[in-house]
Amino acid sequence: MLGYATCSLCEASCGLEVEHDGQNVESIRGDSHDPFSRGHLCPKALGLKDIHEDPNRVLYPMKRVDGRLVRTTWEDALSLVARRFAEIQRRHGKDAIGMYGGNPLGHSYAGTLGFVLFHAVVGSKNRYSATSVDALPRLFATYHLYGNQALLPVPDLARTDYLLMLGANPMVSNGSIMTAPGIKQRIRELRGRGAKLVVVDPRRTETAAEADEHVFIRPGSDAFFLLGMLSAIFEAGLEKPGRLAEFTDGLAELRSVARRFPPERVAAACGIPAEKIRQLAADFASAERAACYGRLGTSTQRFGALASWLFEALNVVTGNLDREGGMMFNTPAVDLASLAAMIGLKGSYAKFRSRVRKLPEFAQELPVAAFAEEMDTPGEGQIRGLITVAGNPALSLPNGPRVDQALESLDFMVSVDIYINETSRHADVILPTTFGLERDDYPLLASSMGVRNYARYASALLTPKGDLKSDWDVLTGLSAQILEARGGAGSVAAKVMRGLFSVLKPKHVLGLLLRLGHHKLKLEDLGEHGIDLGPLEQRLPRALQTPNKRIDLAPTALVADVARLDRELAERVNTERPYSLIGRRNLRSNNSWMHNSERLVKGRERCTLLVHPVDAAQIGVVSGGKARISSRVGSIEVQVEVSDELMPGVVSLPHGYGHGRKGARLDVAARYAGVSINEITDDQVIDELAGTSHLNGIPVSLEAIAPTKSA
Ligand SMILES: Nc1nc2c(c(=O)[nH]1)N[C@H]1C(S)=C(S)[C@@H](COP(=O)(O)OP(=O)(O)OC[C@H]3O[C@@H](n4cnc5c(=O)[nH]c(N)nc54)[C@H](O)[C@@H]3O)O[C@H]1N2
Ligand SMILES: Nc1nc2c(c(=O)[nH]1)N[C@H]1C(S)=C(S)[C@@H](COP(=O)(O)OP(=O)(O)OC[C@H]3O[C@@H](n4cnc5c(=O)[nH]c(N)nc54)[C@H](O)[C@@H]3O)O[C@H]1N2
Ligand code: SF4
Ligand SMILES: [Mo]
Repeated sequence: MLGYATCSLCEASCGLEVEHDGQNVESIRGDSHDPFSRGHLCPKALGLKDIHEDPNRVLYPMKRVDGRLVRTTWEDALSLVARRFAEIQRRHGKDAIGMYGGNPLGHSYAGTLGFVLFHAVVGSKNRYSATSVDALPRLFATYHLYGNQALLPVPDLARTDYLLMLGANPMVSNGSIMTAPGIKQRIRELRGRGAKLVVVDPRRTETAAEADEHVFIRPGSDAFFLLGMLSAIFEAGLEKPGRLAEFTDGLAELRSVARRFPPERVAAACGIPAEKIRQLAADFASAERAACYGRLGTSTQRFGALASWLFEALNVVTGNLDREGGMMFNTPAVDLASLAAMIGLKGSYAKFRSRVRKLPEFAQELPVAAFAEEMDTPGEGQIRGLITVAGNPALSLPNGPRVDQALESLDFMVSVDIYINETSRHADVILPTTFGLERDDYPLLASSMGVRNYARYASALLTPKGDLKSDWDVLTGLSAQILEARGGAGSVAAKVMRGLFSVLKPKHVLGLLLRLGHHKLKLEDLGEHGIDLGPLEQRLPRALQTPNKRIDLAPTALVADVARLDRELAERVNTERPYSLIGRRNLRSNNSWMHNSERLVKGRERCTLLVHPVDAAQIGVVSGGKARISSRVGSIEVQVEVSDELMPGVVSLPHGYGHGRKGARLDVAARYAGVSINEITDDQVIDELAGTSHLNGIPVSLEAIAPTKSA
């Protein structure tokens, strides 16, 4: 039979048409009646079928007995976890339990809500997530400028005349903090009507190949570039904030900061000639409708927060925020910003700090740079018990080997996961969940970042195999058990919670949120294919959530961090580690997983180090040869692919590899193991302001190792 679903594998959230019999999938096609994704699909969608059928999926709860994971019942597994967590917190305090939420959690609306509730029950400061190796600096900036981390402007692709894109590769990532299914088509439409796309990236990416212009930039230097642009705009009197000036503070202060960084002063640091910076500034400022959009490359680097602030500022100064064709806030069916504010997650900064290195909290989370040291440094408040939900920190976080060892040293660990991956192999208990077509779906986060307003709800299509529970049921069930294990008032709270969640399902919560939302919808209104809720609309100043309901264009913390930038301008090239390492993504891969689908991973080796021909000649390596790449943290050996896509001096390696570890159960992935870039990324270097790890622009040395031929 035919059923309709949403792909939960990435932010694009494409509508799917699925031929199935309730147990298994026959075929998956793009849903051409979905008004937003219009039938688009990428190769990963078939991964939904593969994951459902994967013989390596964990199908029953498991616990460790005599060193081996064996099948158990849900009752046993949940009560074991609750007892151990309650005991650890009783003996060592609340913060002795750590929590890590992975990226796929953000693609499950019920899992997201369940995790928030679970955190409230556990009450530990040691909450971590993939956010601090991802969008944290951007959220940091929007929280400071607009008063809520969820107020994230997206480029109005359909109406812009000039899109300046920094550190993003949507042609491969399918768009991030810019939900735009079928991005390739959208970009072609944009250019087809005469609008211009300019990509600024240290690599000539798949997206750069579709652009009018590609500008190389030295990794980690976007803040310099953007200050140079702003300086040139102010110098030429090209600023025109228009109506934004009526509700924006800090314009004069921003001007005085920017004027200290004229293009000539920053050109060498970013590797872009001063005339080019001036020209881009003039083009951007004089375009009828322009949008400057930055993503992962501008976040996970040494000045991530500054770069994120400055590109928002560029949009404001040129009057391109909150206007058609510029960067706009969408009007989602569920008002995520209000919801975040209601549950205390609109943002906060440095309200508390980590125990060992005193790193600042953001939105009640500590940066993952502190994760390993909080587990492996003895003392009061040390993490002794851990829960990971839909995550793989052993491969995803900087200094992976240290994370890996720290996981092994815990007193007790539980993973809510669908696989025994490189992380959950350390767990004492695995709580396996439903996934993809086995659960209902509403793209809660994605729909508030859409380049058009839309809403789509899909029911579960497939009966899960084995004995699985949803992320929501696991997290709410565990919450009640923990309260009960604490005894006293906890038992009463547990009873109330159980009663509530026996009738209140995620779907009911969603129904309520839709009714309270901007469009006052009912679930039934969304139909089978989702509904279009119109183009992006002006939302300021009403949507602002800063205390004075005005944009703060010169937040104190950000302005103060400019001093760090000033200092680095004077810094010389690192002669010991002269190369700069950046990451890269692949269309058929998804962070550290989906490598267990043969159809997605087969073919040529993808975990290769891209090296510029000049650099390759210098160290004496050719394509297919091997190089050793070393950082402060360690050394790895990788296969080399010589490519002039890169700026000389920059090398690129994808993340998410390094499979085949003992105890993991990923048979296909083990055959395409690759090496983990995070064995050489550093947990000790962060964007000191936001706390994000550097995953791009890591100083490394390179040497050829056999077999090499002379070039
Ligand atoms: N060097 C370097 N490191 C990086 C990056 C980089 O660019 N360079 N990128 C970073 C970014 S942006 C991110 S988001 C992180 C991702 O890092 P993580 O979020 O830690 O890990 P993922 O690779 O997304 O793995 C998620 C795991 O969740 C499980 N899973 C999948 N779906 C579900 C589900 O619905 N329920 C449950 N319970 N489990 C599920 C799978 O087994 C999978 O192994 O990696 C970061 N690490
Ligand atoms: N197929 C696929 N899709 C994915 C994922 C995946 O793993 N595979 N992961 C998903 C996730 S979790 C995320 S967060 C998104 C990320 O989505 P994007 O941000 O669109 O994707 P990336 O490929 O990480 O793009 C980052 C770009 O920044 C460039 N870069 C590196 N350093 C710098 C710098 O200092 N300055 C500038 N200007 N550029 C720099 C890199 O060369 C790269 O092209 O993708 C999502 N979509
Ligand atoms: S683009 Fe993303 S949402 Fe669309 S089919 Fe591919 S993985 Fe799924
Ligand atoms: Mo991410």
